[in-house]
Amino acid sequence: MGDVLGSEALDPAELSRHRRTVERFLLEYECAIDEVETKVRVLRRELSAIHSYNPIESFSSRLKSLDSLARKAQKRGLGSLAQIRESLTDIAGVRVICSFTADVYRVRDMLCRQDDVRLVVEKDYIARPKPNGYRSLHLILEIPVFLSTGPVTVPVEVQLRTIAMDFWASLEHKIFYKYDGDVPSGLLADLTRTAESAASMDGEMERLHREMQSFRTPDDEAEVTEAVLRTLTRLARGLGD
Ligand code: 0O2
Repeated sequence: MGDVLGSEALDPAELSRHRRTVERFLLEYECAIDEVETKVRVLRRELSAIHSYNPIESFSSRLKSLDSLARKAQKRGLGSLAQIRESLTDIAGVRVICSFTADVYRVRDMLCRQDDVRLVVEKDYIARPKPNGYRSLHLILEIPVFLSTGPVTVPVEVQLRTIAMDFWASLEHKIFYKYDGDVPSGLLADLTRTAESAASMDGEMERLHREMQSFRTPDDEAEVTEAVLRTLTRLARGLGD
């Protein structure tokens, strides 16, 4: 954070004070990640328990590293934590991996409907993929974090994508870093083609899933529920199977 904090020599006490300021600054983002993760966890638990369907395969989060934060601040000419707070909306990031493309939008709707969530920006790289083939739905959500001093509103970047989109993005990310951004054009073309194949596989899998769903009848569910209830009753009576 050299440029943000100034380039003059700092004594150890001052350095430690600055470190505490930065840690305090980042704490709000860490708490905001906790809040969004809890929302995703609750949705996941509720949907699997009540509706027997879980559209959320997994989720993960990251706090932007100090190194990456400092580089971005320098690139954008941001000279203070206040300016960083004002301009950077991806310090806190949560990635949600869904089973199917329709689930991405379903989970987006469920999150955005919540009273304490405000959707600030939406970038739909699924409807409009990046030229390299990158697909994902990006949201900037503002959520309140209740600190001892009162509530603060914190932005969190939420990336929603399918397993196939995530597989592609992590491979592309590795390749990009391996070649230090200078990826050979043949490989770039292969990657873009692979993104198309992944998208068409997503479409096919979703179609199969829908077909399978249409074969489920209310009777199927009733039978399962009845069988489970009978087992539970036996267990409760201490008879076992
Ligand atoms: P990290 O560590 O993943 O967070 P901005 O972030 O506002 O400066 P931009 O491009 O407008 O810039 O943001 P956008 O489009 O919302 O994308 C930012 C994040 O999306 C990136 O974060 C990546 O995580 C992901 N992303 C965007 N494009 C690509 C892509 O082509 N390939 C892959 N693999 N990921 C992508 P960071 O900041 O790169 O890093």
